[in-house]
Amino acid sequence: MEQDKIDHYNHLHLREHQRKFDFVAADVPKLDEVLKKLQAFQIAIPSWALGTGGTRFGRFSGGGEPRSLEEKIEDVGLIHALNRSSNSISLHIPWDIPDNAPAIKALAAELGLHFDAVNSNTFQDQASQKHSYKFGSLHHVDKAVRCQAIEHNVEVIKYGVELGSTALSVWLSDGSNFPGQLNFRGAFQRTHDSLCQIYEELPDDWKMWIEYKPYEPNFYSTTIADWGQSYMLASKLGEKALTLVDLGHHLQGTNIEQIVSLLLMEGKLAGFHFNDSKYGDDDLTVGSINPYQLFLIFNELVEGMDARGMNHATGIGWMIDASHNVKDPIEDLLQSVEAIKIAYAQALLVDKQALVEAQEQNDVAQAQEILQNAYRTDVRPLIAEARLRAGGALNPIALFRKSAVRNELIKQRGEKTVATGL
Ligand SMILES: [Mn+2]
Repeated sequence: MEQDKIDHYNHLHLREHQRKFDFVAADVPKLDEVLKKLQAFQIAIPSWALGTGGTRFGRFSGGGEPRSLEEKIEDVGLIHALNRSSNSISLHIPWDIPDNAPAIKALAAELGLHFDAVNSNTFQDQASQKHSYKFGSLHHVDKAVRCQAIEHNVEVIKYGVELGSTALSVWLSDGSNFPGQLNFRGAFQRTHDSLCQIYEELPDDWKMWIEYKPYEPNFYSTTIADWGQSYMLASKLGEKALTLVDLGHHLQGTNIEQIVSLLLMEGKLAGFHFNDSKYGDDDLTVGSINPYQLFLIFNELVEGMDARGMNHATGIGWMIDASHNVKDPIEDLLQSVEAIKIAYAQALLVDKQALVEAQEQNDVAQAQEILQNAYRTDVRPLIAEARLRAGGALNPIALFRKSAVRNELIKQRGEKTVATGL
């Protein structure tokens, strides 16, 4: 996407934008500070989200999907050119192995991108591997399986070092399907022991992000099922280990914002995998089902990060973890990033001082008024203004459609391509 195309599009829509922006900006205290924070805030795109995801029942390709890691990076570059808010990519090994790391790194840099956390995979068997993960990986009763999984994670760190990543993200599907299948204590201790060995291999400036999930693919127990179990492991391992929150990895009704608040307080919040859900780990577009929850989470994040003097943009990891089976993945990712920035902008608008006063006076109605005043503000023109100042498009999806980018990608890549890893 050439810059002059973006500038031309913006020029055509500038007056309309200005009118909307002036309306909302008039009521925003410290407007420049808010816009600068919005400009700085970037959300990593996972390499597996550029193709069409599926369910266990089927998968329907969308056409023009990236056929290689290089094409995935190009797609993230396009997203970033449009929204100026997605300047990094998170790789999943072995779905996206960077065979020529310097070339991959150079291509990314050309598009203004760098590499976020690297993700290991011991939840499925690869053709080349000796031992099966059918009954788990890092918690497996057989030491040989555990060793293979540990070696894989160490290899992922090695790839990450070559690319300039500084975090290993670990999600384990290890668990059990039936009562009696597993000794919980033994499984947890073996997981801890395996993670210790991986932790030992982390470079000095690296972090280990430990993700939890209550169920699926195992339906009776998961060895790292909730934030408490992740936090126990992270605490035992040391200061480089932190708990990663994936929004979809909670049982219905869980108060995620409270979890976030306390993990932040303890300095143990690694970051986020953003998505949305109606029933379970649905991996739907961020903000598509419950944008109020997303706002409440960001309210805790902003408040908690400010309390610890953390930089919002760089203090923890921000990443989308979603899978799309009916939308154009690029449009979906643009929507997800926009939803995250809307929630962040609304959280920045919360009158913190008034909220503290309301809380101290037990003025419950006023506290709700303060939060919902911010939540019900249409902050989209603020985000568009921040994007405009950064060189992005006033309306990324509209420009993506107007330019018929997907048609161009189908012409180049073909109608029936399947992204690697899917
Ligand atoms: Mn995740």
